[in-house]
Amino acid sequence: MAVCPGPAVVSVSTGCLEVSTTIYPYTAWKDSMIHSAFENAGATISGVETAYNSLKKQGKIKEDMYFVAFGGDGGTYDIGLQSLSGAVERGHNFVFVCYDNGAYMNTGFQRSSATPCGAWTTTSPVGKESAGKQQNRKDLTAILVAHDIPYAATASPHNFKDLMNKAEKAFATPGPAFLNVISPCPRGWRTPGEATIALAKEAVQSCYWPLYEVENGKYKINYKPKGDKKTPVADWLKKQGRFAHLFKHPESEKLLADIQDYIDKKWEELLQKEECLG
Ligand SMILES: Cc1ncc(C[n+]2csc(CCOP(=O)(O)OP(=O)(O)O)c2C)c(N)n1
Repeated sequence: MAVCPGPAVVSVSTGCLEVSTTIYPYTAWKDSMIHSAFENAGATISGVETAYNSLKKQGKIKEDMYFVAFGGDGGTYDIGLQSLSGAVERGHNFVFVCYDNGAYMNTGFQRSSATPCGAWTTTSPVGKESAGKQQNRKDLTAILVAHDIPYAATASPHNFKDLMNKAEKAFATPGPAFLNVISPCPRGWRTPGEATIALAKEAVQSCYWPLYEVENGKYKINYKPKGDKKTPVADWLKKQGRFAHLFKHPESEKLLADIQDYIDKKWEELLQKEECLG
């Protein structure tokens, strides 16, 4: 919101962001903020933007206003996906920000489709029958790009300048813009609070969370770790309690190799997209 060029209306779906910023009788929001149900942050902001366009046409509102929706990965990748997809398909002029902490965190760590393969959550338990989540994460940024929206990007809080530049671009974009921001969660990742930013950085360096943007179909990777700088994903997993089981049993070696292969494959795909569509 620090780079939003004018007054905004914000729609926030149920999640940690809402819970932590709206503790009655206080609010952290200076702009108008609307609580949305899990499934309709996109629909809410579409309706507000349409009403604004009508009032502006009638001369009842003079100033330029901005429209933003926030959702966690549960509210974006899963339950809110249909309303987000509808809103971007209709071309509403708004920014959607997903803060992706990789699970439904504020209700006690249930898996989402953004949860990485191998992670322990309460609904992807660890035991004789399973070693955490069985599936790879959904590539939501690619799904948004497939809507042919004018601007989509990934970002990370460790690279604040890049994040701010992308937020500025998103607000300046006429039509829908999407920002997917990795958001380490100390409680759910089982990591110390002070490691949060370093963990976000390592997610990028391991190419688990590549930083890239797609502007009108053109791909640009914002950070390319070269040589030793591309760290093995196991180094990053090892630092998080939600993957502790993968380092206790030798039979997890195959799973760790599969996780690395998947990350390498997605990274290669992204490099190729940049080469062909950059
Ligand atoms: C339709 C619906 N199902 C379940 C819930 C209960 N619920 C509230 S918040 C939440 C988890 C939110 O997860 P996410 O969107 O990833 O945000 P985070 O808590 O990680 O910030 C759940 C399951 C709900 N409010 N609405």
